Amino acid sequence: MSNLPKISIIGAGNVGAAAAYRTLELNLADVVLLDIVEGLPQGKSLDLTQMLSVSGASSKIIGTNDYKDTKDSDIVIITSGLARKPGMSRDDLITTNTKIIKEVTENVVEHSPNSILIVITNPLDAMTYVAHKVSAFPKERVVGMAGVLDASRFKAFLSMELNVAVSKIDTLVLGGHGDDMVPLKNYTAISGVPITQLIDDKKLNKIIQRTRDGGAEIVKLLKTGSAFYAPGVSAVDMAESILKDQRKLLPCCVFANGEYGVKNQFLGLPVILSSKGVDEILEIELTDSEKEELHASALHVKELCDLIDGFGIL
Ligand code: TXD
Repeated sequence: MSNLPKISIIGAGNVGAAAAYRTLELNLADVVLLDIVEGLPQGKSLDLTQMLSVSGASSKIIGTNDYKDTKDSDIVIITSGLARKPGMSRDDLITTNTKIIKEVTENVVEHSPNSILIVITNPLDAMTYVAHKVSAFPKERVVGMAGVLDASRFKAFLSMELNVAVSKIDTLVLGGHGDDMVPLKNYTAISGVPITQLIDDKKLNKIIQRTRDGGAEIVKLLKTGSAFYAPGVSAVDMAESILKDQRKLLPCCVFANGEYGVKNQFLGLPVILSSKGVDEILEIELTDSEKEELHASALHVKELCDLIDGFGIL
C-alpha cells in the first residue's frame, strides 16, 4: 500500500468495482475490495492493478475475503447486497439486504472504528439507517449515496434535451432514493440561468419523471442488474469531498434531527461533506408543494425503517 488514505469497498460487484476503478483513476486512496465470494475481489483487484500499470496512478488495490485487511480504513463504501431485477422495487430487497448490511457493518466497525461509512445498498435510506444503528457511529460518520446519482440523472437528461454541456448544469434532488424523490426545479440552473427560462414546464416535468424512473429504465435495459458506473462515481465524489476536506455541497442521505421538520430519521438533504463527514445540513427554502413531497418521502422511509425494526434483528 502507498501513503494515500485507505478506502475499503464492501461488495466487489458492479458498483463496488466501478467505485474502485474511479478511486484509483483519481489517485484518491488505496483500495481494499472485499466480498464474500472467493476469488471475485481478488480477480477484479488483479485486473485493476494491471490497469494501473498502464494508467500510471500510484494508488494500490488488494482484493480479499478477510475483514482484517480493511483495518483502519478512513472510509468504507458499502455496496454489498442484492440489486434489483426487472419488475422489482428497491423496497423488495429489504429483508435480505438488512441482514447483509448488519453483518457487514459489525465487521467494518470491529476493524475500522474511526471510519466514515458511505452506504450504497438499496433500499438506500433504510440501509443507511441499519448501518447507523448497528455501528452506533455518530451521525456525522454515516451517510448514504443517492442524491448525487439522482442529480446526475436529472443533469444528463437536461443536457440531452437542451444540447448543452452537462458540466454547466447544477441541480439538487432531495428526499428518499425512490419514486418519491424530490427534484428541485428552483435550484436547477445552467451557468446560473434558471432552468425555467430555458425549457417549458411540460418538458421539464417529463424530464423530472424520467429522473424518478432513471434507475428502473436502466434495470429494464440491462435485465440482469442495475446501474453501476454513475453510482460508483457518485460515491467516490462524496469520498473525495471527505478525504480532501473539500466541503462540497451535495445531496446525501443523512440523519435529520428536526431539519425540514423531519426528526430522528435518514433522508436525502443538502449537506456539506468535509473531513468530519456530514459537516452541516443546509436548510434551504422550499415551496409548499416541495415540502409536502419531502414529508411524504420521509414518511415512506420511516415506514421501511419501522418494518426493519419489526424484524427484531438489529
Ligand atoms: O443510488 C444508489 N444508492 C444505488 C444503489 C445505485 C445503484 C445500485 N444500488 C444498490 O447497490 C443495488 O440495489 C444493490 O443493493 C447494491 C449493489 O449493487 P451492484 O450492482 O453492485 O450489485 P452486485 O453486482 O450484485 O454486487 C453485490 C455484491 C456481490 O458481489 C455479492 O457477492 C456481495 O455484494 N455480497 C457481499 N459482500 C460481502 N458480504 C456480504 N455479506 C455480501 N453479500 C453479498
